[in-house]
Amino acid sequence: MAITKGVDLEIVEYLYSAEKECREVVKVTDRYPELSFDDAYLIQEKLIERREKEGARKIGLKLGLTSKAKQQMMGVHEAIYGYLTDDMLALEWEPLDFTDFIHPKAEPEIAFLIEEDLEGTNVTAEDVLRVTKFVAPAIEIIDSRYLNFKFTLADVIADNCSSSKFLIGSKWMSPKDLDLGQLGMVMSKNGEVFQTGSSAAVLGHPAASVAWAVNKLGEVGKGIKKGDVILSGAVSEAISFEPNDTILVQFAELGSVTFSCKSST
Ligand code: 0L1
Ligand code: MG
Repeated sequence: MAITKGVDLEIVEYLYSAEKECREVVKVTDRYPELSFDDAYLIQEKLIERREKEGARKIGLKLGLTSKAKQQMMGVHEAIYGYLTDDMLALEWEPLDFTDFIHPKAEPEIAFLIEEDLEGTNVTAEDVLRVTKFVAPAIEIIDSRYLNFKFTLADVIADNCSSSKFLIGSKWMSPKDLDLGQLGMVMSKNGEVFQTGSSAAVLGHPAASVAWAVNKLGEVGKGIKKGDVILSGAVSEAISFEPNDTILVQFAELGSVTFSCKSST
């Protein structure tokens, strides 16, 4: 059942203010259990429009739930997508301020830099690679607005898939110059290894993940555009961090990306 007009905008304000005020809130489906996935994507669109009104600019996409393990955990068979805006981009040399977050976690990802528009409902990983100028190592910082990072699929879609910030490393390579489907990855915190993984965890191949998003957007007459940045999905589980922590993600061939979090004083 679709939620009624007016309720969508109320939910947008609810999630928008939770993010602005770095405040965790009760999940939307506690109040609106009938929230469908279509409703949730519509709310997500309006949430981004709300941010655009405040000056944010859409610069690309992010994929979530791209590993079989995470899909099983959520009891779903599909990935999800959300949007990236320019104010989410963080820089390796500028420490993050923990007070800007609620309960953040870092995920290792591979970013795609797109050089040609791509739209359709039968798009393949090969099509995605053809329009990709560079791939680069990336970290996504997810920070669900929901209490204890707990939600249903509809909740997390409405919350723009827990997006918060992202960083891109300095080594940008053509996807033609590496085996993107089998890149090893090590993620460490303060010098200690916390996660290892392979890019194969991302729907078998990160380009297949991007193709999934293009096809999903194609169902509603949308696509990806020249200049878009796309985070293709997590290569391992996310790890949480606190003030004074430094996270480093190292990919075989593709290099590394890192950030530190300021001290709390
Ligand atoms: O980017 C992600 O993989 C996160 C998607 C939403 C699920 C979560 O917040 O863990
Ligand atoms: Mg992610």
